[in-house]
Amino acid sequence: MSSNDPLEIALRELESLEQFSIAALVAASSPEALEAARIEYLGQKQGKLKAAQERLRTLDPAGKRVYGQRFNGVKQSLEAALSAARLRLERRAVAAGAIDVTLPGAIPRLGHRHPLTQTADELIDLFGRFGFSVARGPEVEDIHHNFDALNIPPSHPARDPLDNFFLSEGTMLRSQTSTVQIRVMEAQRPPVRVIAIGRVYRPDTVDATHSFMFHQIEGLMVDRGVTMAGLKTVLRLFARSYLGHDVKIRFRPSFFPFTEPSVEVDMLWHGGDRWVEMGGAGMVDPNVFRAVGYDPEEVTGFAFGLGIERLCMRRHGIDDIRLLYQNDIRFLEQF
Ligand code: FA5
Repeated sequence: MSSNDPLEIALRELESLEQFSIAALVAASSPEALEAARIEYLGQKQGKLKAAQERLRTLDPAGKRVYGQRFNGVKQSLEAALSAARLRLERRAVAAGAIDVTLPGAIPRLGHRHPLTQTADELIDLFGRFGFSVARGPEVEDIHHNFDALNIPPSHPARDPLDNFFLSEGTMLRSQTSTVQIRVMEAQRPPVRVIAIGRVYRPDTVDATHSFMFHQIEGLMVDRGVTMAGLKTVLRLFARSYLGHDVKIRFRPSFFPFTEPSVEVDMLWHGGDRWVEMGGAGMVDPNVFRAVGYDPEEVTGFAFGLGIERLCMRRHGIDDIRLLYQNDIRFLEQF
């Protein structure tokens, strides 16, 4: 091997790179100096070690093998020297009191429940204290539970394909939680006192008070002697407990195929300047009782369905339903 053999030259230079770079890392007396040395020798883009690696390409296969092996050894010893230098500087800083090891660590940001989940949980708690238990039903529902059993005839406009998300084979995304009334009555005998909370879907045009997916709370009470006065009392009590004693609530005569008589329930909005519709309610229609095998001569019942987004908005002074679905942390953090 002569002294101008390319492999020999490359190895000599690698050797001197190792000596100089380790000396520089060891000599660094501050974190800044160490970082400068790191960039000069170990920098990903223009570090000298990187340049030494490029050298590999200029060698023949046998030279590549020898040089490559030596290069890996140098790289490892440089990395070890860097870690050792870091540790040394850290220890020195602690000893000098520059690092206060008694400081608390960084506090991680804690998440919390979404305002709608909070609302749902509070409603379950509140109606639980009125003696209502919780029932559930599927979001993918059959036409029978969403319409037929609720006394909504085939020709009714509520069944318009443009107003519903129909799926295949007689199923749909439920458009109201009233479906759960039917499922509960099919499964148990009176007396019944349940609420059901869940998502419902309608292809409504989105605006400040409408979404295409939203949540409802359904209530159903069936027993001997249940009256409209009882319904109004429960809804007023609920509104006061959830929204405060000064909340204004009004009932407007309305129509639903599954209740008779029916009302719409409005609440004065938080600005105090307008009424907003919160839900529908009424006395369970005898046809609905017959469809589930209850005797309308024996029991009566009331039912209600309220929009959870609007309850949440009224409670917290939120003016646009879309805020609840944008998942902007700056908004969500406030609840
Ligand atoms: C119903 O859905 C009936 N099932 C309610 C009912 C239950 C009546 C039991 C009688 C007995 P309605 O379509 O009005 O009714 O909807 C009830 C409430 O859901 C509305 O008052 C409103 O608060 C909320 N809501 C309706 N559509 C939307 C929407 N697109 N976005 C947000 N909330 C909505």
